[in-house]
Amino acid sequence: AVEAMAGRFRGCLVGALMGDCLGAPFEGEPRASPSVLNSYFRRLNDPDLKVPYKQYTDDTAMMRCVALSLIEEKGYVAQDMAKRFVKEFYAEPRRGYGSNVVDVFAALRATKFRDVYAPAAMQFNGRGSYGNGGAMRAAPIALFCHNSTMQELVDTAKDMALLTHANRLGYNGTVLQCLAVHEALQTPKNDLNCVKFVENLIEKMKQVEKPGKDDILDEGEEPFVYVKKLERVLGLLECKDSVDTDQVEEELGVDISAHKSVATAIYSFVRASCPIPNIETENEFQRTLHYAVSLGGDTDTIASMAGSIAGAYYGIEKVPKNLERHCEALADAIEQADQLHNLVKAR
Ligand code: 8NA
Ligand code: MG
Ligand code: MG
Ligand code: MG
Repeated sequence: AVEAMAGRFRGCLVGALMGDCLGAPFEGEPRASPSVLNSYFRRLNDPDLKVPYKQYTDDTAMMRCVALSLIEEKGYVAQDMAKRFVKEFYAEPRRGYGSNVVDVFAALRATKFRDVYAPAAMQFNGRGSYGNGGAMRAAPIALFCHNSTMQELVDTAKDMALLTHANRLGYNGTVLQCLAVHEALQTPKNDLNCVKFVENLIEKMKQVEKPGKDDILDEGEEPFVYVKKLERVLGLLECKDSVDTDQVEEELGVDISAHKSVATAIYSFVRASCPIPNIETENEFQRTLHYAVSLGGDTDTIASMAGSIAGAYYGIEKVPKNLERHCEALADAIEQADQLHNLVKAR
């Protein structure tokens, strides 16, 4: 048996991989019906089903770069990470990357990584990207900063995001996703209080979103976008089972922008800790992935972010064996989780 915290590290990276692989077939499609999703998960859980690999997408491709860079460098080194993103993209460009982030890779390569932040800063006429591509790859940072101060976690997450996502909403969404994984790791097993979990994140995001001297707000942008989203999560939690998918889409969002997906992933995790109408499984980890996918929109990314939070809380023991074996490169996720865990212990 693996040590308790090591099991949570594994759960986190395996959860991220599974959300990506299992959510990808539904990305950008009309929302799948309850019966379609129940049979999808039932079929994948059938031990007799031969493994038809579900391939991972850009979410995992980039997360692997984040993990491997931290492991090889024994810490966060911006230039190494940027180089890995670019190398990975040109080796396998068809993993379903966002339509604009590929310009950052091209510019990084063309400028020989002279200033690794410059290409991202030039995106969208200097406003930077608010896509969820920073948040979707963030989990290894939270694992690596498991014993760090909150400031170190926040600074590292932001810096890692800035390599591709210079918009305030893009990097603060990355910070929030890291804080959520970190909070899940710290929450004792069987001791999850959903309201408290979200309230703790609100307190932290009030600090993070306080506009600093370097922050540029978009025209008309409110300074506390994530705090407000998390407050809406609390509101939805109060409404319990009366909340339907339309309401989640309207209040939290389900698209490829960070501010319309990160809070949605957090809500998926807390909501799925209890049974949800129309979702068959008794397993809370699986329920998290299933619920995230059922919301539609950016299903792979929202399920991946939710899966990493759920995995960090429930640990690898909760992950259904029949389900995980369908995901491409499962063994790599486990190995990287173990290496990150060893690194944290040695620090
Ligand atoms: P990105 O930086 O290209 O951002 C994604 C998209 O967000 C952009 O293409 C724009 O449409 C929009 N966007 C971001 N910032 C701005 C802005 N300042 N002004 C106007 N529009 C903006 O890439 P990313 O790495 O953030 O993307 C992550 C997503 O891409 C994930 O869902 C991932 O799975 C992947 N993906 C996206 C699509 C899709 O575009 N529907 C499809 C498959 C995969
Ligand atoms: Mg993807
Ligand atoms: Mg080196
Ligand atoms: Mg996606």
